[in-house]
Formats: sequence, structure tokens, C-alpha cells
Amino acid sequence: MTTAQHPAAPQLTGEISEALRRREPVVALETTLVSHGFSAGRGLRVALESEERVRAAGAVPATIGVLDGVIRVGLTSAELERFAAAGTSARKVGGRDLAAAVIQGAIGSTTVGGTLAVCRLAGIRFMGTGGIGGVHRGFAESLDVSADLPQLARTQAMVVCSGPKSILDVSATSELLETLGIPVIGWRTSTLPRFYTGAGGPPVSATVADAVEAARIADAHWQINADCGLILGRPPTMSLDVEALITEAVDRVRAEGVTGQAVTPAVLATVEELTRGLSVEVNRRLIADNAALAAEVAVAYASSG
Ligand code: PSU
Ligand code: MN
Repeated sequence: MTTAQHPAAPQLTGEISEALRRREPVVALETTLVSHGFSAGRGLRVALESEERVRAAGAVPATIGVLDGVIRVGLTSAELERFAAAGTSARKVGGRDLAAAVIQGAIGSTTVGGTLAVCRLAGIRFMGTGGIGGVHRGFAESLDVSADLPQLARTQAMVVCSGPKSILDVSATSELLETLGIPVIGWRTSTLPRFYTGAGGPPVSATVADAVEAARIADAHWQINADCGLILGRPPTMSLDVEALITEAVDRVRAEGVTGQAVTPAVLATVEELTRGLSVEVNRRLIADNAALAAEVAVAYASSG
């Protein structure tokens, strides 16, 4: 297997490879939230809105996923629709799952971790998402810790998110981020956002006031530590305090015996049901806002030369 173009090599659209070659801003977006994060095909709207927000801020969107045996960087709306329509029947693909999804021709929705693994290959430095994976509640029994974190610890990329999903153990996640050496930068906040809720989280490692400052910290961090990512945590504009409902959702999913990769989508769907769809509205807005901020920082990084 020494061919120049290995079957597992990511396929970039012309626009994205040209932008990367010219060092213009590119923002990666994931596909797990498109298929697994929203019910009834509603992930498509979220995906398209995020792409529009990235473009409006002056960067090129690069939505990543596996289709027909190819790791794709940049998808058409018809292709994005395939992820939304597949729902949870698409494979949820982390870094370790990419190879099998390619060889077996599966529809593979990349998680934050899976998307970062592709960013590393393609040379994309910025990504936007909703909430990053982390340490699950009850981790001492389940050992369930998202592969998003170790992947971020070895990828030169900044992930703009609203912190770890509040369905997780946010304090334990914050501790593990420190252990892994991942800077947690607060966007105009001194505490780590908790996805649906902006306030009440553990302290961040630094706070920034604008996109230029965030880009300069990323640049300096990569000078010091070329292979490690950063988080830029942006509090959601529309906040939802639903801790009691989250506890109920986590308990219910656990009682149903759901384990492994199915846990996060099942808890998110149960929170959606318990909040009568309100959580989905908050989720949709924060994903689009984070995509826009990732683009702003990518633009600032590119223009700093
Ligand atoms: N953020 C959302 N919705 C989602 C996810 C994040 O608003 O569905 C997905 C991301 O793809 C993230 C994944 O990487 O959940 C984490 O899953 P796990 O806990 O199984 O690692
Ligand atoms: Mn897990």
C-alpha cells in the first residue's frame, strides 16, 4: 500500500484544498450532530445554518463525514441530507472507527474526535461544534470518557464549543482537560460553559475578550506545543437551566441499559422529550453561533500571517 493516494486519504473539495493551500480560513464541522444530535432529519437545517454562518464570517466551511467508502471534507447539501436522513442508523465515527467505515463503505458521521482526526490529516486548525464530549456521570463504574478529549490532546486545532455537554460530569471533564494539557479558553467568561447553561461551571484557564486574542493564544500554544489542541468555550446566548431534567434523562437512559456510543444520543433525545423540544432550540442556536465564532477566530489567525 504505497500508492500516492491511499483509499483512506481524505478527499477535499477544490474550494477547501485551495483555501488551505493559500492559508485562508477554513472551519471544520462535524456530522454526528447532524445525524444523531437531532431527531426527524432536523440536523440538516443545523448543518446548513452552521455552514452559512461560517461563510458570512469570511471562512470556508468544511463539513466532514464518511460516504461511500471515502473520508469527505466538504459536503453538498444533498450529501448532508443523507446524514440527516440516516439518523442513528449512520455509524457514529470517532478516530478509531474511520478505517472500518471507509473499508466497509458505511455512512460514517464523525464525532468531534473523528472530525479532529481528519483535521489533523487535512491541516485544518479550527472547528465549531455544540458541546464537546467528556467524562460521563457515573464514570467510576462505567469508565465512559469521550474519545473527543484524547483526540483533542493530540490534534493541532482549536475547538469552539459551549463547553462539555451538561449531561456529563462537567467538573471531572474540566479536571481531565487540565491533565491532558488542553487550554480551556473562556470567550468573555471566566467559567467553563455547560452547554445548555452558560454559568456555574468550573474556572477556565484563561479568558479572552476578542477573536484576535483567541487566535494569538492558539498560535502561541502551537509554537510551544505543536500537537495539542485548545478549547474556546462560548456561553450559549439562550440559556436553559434544566439540571433536574438532565438527571432524570441520565437515570432513565442508564436504567434502559444503554451503553457506549449510544449513551450521548439517547440522553440528548430524552432531554429533548422532557423539555418538549426547548433543548433542541437552544442546541441549534449555540451550534450555529459557535460555528460563526470559530470562523471569526480562523479569519483572525489567517490574517495575522
Ligand atoms: N454536541 C451536540 N450534539 C451532539 C454531539 C455534540 O450538540 O450530538 C456529539 C458530538 O459529535 C460529540 C459526541 O463528539 O456527541 C460525543 O459522544 P461520546 O460522548 O459518545 O463521545
Ligand atoms: Mn462514550
